[in-house]
Amino acid sequence: MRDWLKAWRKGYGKKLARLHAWNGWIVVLLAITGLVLFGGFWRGVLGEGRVWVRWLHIVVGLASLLPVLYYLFLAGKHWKQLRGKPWQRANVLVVLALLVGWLLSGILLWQFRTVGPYWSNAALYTHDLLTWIGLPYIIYHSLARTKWLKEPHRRTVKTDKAEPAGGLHPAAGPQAVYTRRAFIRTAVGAGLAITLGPSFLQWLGNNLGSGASLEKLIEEDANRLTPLPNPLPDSSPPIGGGSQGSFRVYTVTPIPTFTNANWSFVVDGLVERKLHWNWEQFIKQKRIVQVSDFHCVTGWSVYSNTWEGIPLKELLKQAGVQPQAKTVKLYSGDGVYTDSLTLEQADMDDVMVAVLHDGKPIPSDLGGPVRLVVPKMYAYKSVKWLNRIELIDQDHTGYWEERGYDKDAWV
Ligand SMILES: Nc1nc2c(c(=O)[nH]1)N[C@H]1C(S)=C(S)[C@@H](COP(=O)(O)O)O[C@H]1N2
Ligand SMILES: [Mo]
Repeated sequence: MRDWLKAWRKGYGKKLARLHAWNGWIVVLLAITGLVLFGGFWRGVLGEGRVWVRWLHIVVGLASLLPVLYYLFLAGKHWKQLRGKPWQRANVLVVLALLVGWLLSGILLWQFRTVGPYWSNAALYTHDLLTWIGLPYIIYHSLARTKWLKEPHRRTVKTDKAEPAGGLHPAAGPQAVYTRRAFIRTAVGAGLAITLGPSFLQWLGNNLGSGASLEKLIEEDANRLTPLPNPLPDSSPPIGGGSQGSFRVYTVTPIPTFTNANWSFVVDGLVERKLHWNWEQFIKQKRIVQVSDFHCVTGWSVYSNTWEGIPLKELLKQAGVQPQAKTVKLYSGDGVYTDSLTLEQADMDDVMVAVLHDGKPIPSDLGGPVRLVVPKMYAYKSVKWLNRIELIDQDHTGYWEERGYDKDAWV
């Protein structure tokens, strides 16, 4: 066993260098796929591709366990070599800690169904935080590396005596190979920094000043509907005490905006009476208030939302559901997004056609003037800019369900 280990560790400098390169590419791949998953922009562009990107991210992420384990095999010797170089030792520990932290929080996110929204939310926060700290750190580290790579005598990764003198790539000559590699690293690093900066600032804004981002979304509400609905006493101040956490604005289209002229609400299909309201009529309907949590499958949650609106079951009662009807199909005013509920699901008391959130009109970014809220299901059921409800006699597969999300959306 020991002999085997010794033999295997022989030429470890070369192994370590190769490992370092592999690690680099794994981090680059994870960074790119991770940012694509994080960035709202890509949701509409990728469609079904998003689910594949997610799988790629998970598989590569899990595979990163291999270089970590591999390194741990080599670590003893490497550690000795780094004696008297505390910064480099610290660097090794930081990178290992980052990889392990990403891996553990990533596993929780991957298994969101098993661990539940509480753990997913904590894991997503950790995953993001590690990214915003770790990615710039790694980029900086790899940029710094490029400088000393040009000076072979300053390289810390030394080759074994058994290997040809003159570096790791004797045939090509270290200079040429490393300069090109250094260039690629620099380019990748700079590209990441440029793409990372704005997302980081956005994330910071959403997660530090709690509530600040909601206020900003309300300020930037692009809808122009009058009159504004008057909140019920339970909404203002909100009985839930104000929502905890922040919404990530998700959309698969440009954000649609509405005025009294282009907004209406329809209930049709297999109903006794087709219903059609304009804004003034719609907000005269009796509303109620509920406090509920909001969970997205990608891991984040917003707790204790005070929603005010009309229970979906009330609208269905008014319209009169015909006996052949099976499914409630929900349309977004964005013209693209749809989802559905079975009649039984639509009959739950807390499924709400919401008009106010924490006592204020729902801003356009968050699906206002009217969005659906289905607290017991993942939020892809909560159709934003809801403006049509159609009763149909068939099943309907919603936008994200068509693109890989589970038809079973129960939290
Ligand atoms: N019209 C429309 N509704 C939608 C979506 C969307 O992209 N378009 N995304 C869904 C998903 S996956 C989530 S998590 C929530 C996000 O709501 P928010 O953007 O208000 O945070 O809206 C849901 N409803
Ligand atoms: Mo979601």
